[in-house]
Amino acid sequence: MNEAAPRADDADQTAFQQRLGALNLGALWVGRRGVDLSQPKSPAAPALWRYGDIRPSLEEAGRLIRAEEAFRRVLVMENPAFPGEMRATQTLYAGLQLVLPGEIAPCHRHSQTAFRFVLEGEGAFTSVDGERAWMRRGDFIVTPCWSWHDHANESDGPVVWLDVLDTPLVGFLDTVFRESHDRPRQTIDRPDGMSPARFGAGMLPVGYEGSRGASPVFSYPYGRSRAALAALARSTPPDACHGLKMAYVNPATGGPATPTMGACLQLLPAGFDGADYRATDSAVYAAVEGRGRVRIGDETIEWGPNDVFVVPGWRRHALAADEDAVLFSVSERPVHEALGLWREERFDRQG
Ligand code: 1HN
Repeated sequence: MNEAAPRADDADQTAFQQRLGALNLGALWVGRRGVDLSQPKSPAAPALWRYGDIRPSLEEAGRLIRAEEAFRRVLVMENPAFPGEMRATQTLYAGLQLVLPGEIAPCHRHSQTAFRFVLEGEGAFTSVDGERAWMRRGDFIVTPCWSWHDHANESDGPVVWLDVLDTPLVGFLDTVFRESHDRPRQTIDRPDGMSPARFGAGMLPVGYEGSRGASPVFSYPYGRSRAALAALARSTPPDACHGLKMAYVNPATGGPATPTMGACLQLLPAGFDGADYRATDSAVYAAVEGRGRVRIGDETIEWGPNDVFVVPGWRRHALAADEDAVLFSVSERPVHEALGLWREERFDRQG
């Protein structure tokens, strides 16, 4: 022990800290006192939003306000640990958006990236940088950072989808930019299906250089994704933690769909009882088919079609399903990976 430096008593310490405060300084040894820094401890809580519980409020919102007026008619899923903060996890925003027949959600662009996963209805489309992507249940649509986008519903029924955006992350970085288009709808200058046809066939135009790192395939129809999962299930045994899980990729890089967010689709075969798992990234899940459960710590969440739940980062959890079940999920894993921060831990059962 260092006997030359006698320990200041508490009053001296407090007075010292106050003087530091006036100089806009803090003492690191005080800030760290009692804090366990050995591993992440997200303040976000596990949470579930049952579609059946939310659907009536979404209908009510449909009666209260028009999409044009609301700009986006969305019910935001707020993590119970962050009330009023419009965050589903520390980094991710999630909300359910309703577009009624004949409505338009006007055109704009922003520096946040948006993912859409269609839950209900068909006959609506979202236009992204001059091309329409028609929406059907289970379709996954990417709106890359700074791309013009507007939505329209030309069907005679409501269309509902899950929006997941990186708004909390982009806000934290102080990198929010936003611009409204001078018209409610952008001009469509490419035929429907152009981007999946051009970039989604396992080929790329020679010399193609990607823009902003986001996938040029901005629409991933459910039929194709589901068929890929079914093929994987026929050819590969399920992973002990994930079942059969596939990532949506940017075909130009083989990497995640965008630099900030990645998305996956996974099949839990009937009777799947997953081993515990955790990774540093947080995730928003939407159940597509079947029913199942996730155990997060000592909490068990039961989910069914169109329910949304979140698993905070580095929280030990396990998935299970008694019937074939399909889950869509989004996380900020690409950011963790790009920064060399991503870690995972598996708790596979022995034998
Ligand atoms: C946005 O642009 C949409 O375009 C939805 O549909 C939700 C939440 C925060 C910021 C921008 C959309 C959004 C959003």
